[in-house]
Amino acid sequence: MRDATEALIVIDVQNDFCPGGALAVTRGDEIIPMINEMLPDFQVKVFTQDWHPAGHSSFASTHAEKEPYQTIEMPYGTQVLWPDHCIQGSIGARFHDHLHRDRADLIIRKGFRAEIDSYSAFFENDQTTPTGLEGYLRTRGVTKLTLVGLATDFCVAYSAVDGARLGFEVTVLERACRAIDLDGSLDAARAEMRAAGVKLEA
Ligand code: VGL
Ligand code: ZN
Repeated sequence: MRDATEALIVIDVQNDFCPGGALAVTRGDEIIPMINEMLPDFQVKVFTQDWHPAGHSSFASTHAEKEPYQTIEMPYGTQVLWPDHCIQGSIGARFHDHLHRDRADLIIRKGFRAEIDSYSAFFENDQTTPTGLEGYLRTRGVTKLTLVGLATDFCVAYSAVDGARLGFEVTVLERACRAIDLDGSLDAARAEMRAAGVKLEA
């Protein structure tokens, strides 16, 4: 059993990010048995759930003449536009059936504000609006985080970098993550995580 100061953070293991889903990450479902095995070992277990209203500003379909994977300038910076995904209450937004969801102590939903996306478990994409996760972890005495889930180069990486910046000791267990890898985004994310002091463990 891991020490009570350690948390496992399971990022966005939802149907839409798994094969057959709206924003499927290649072999995204392969990580689930590994995550299920790790869960009983941690005393603090947090899951995140991407949770968008229909017509969310991160959806290409919301913007005239935009296709998925193009970008747009938002007040908070450049935003990749995605296929409609993880719509609140949809089957795509549910955790994958094989994930041991009942093990979660806390489920953090993010991306529920129509006008702003939220990759990170800690902050929305404006880098200032908090999700509340920092307070939860600190009040439970957590100092060390292990991150797993989907996708390595977006929600996992943003969460890892924010966690490190907030002073947590962060490890990303890469074998329990899968990437979207859009135009070199995986290499870029790995470099950013390293620069922020995140430990990348194969
Ligand atoms: C994610 C793109 C859009 C992720 C969420 O979980 O990595 N990526 N929404
Ligand atoms: Zn999303």
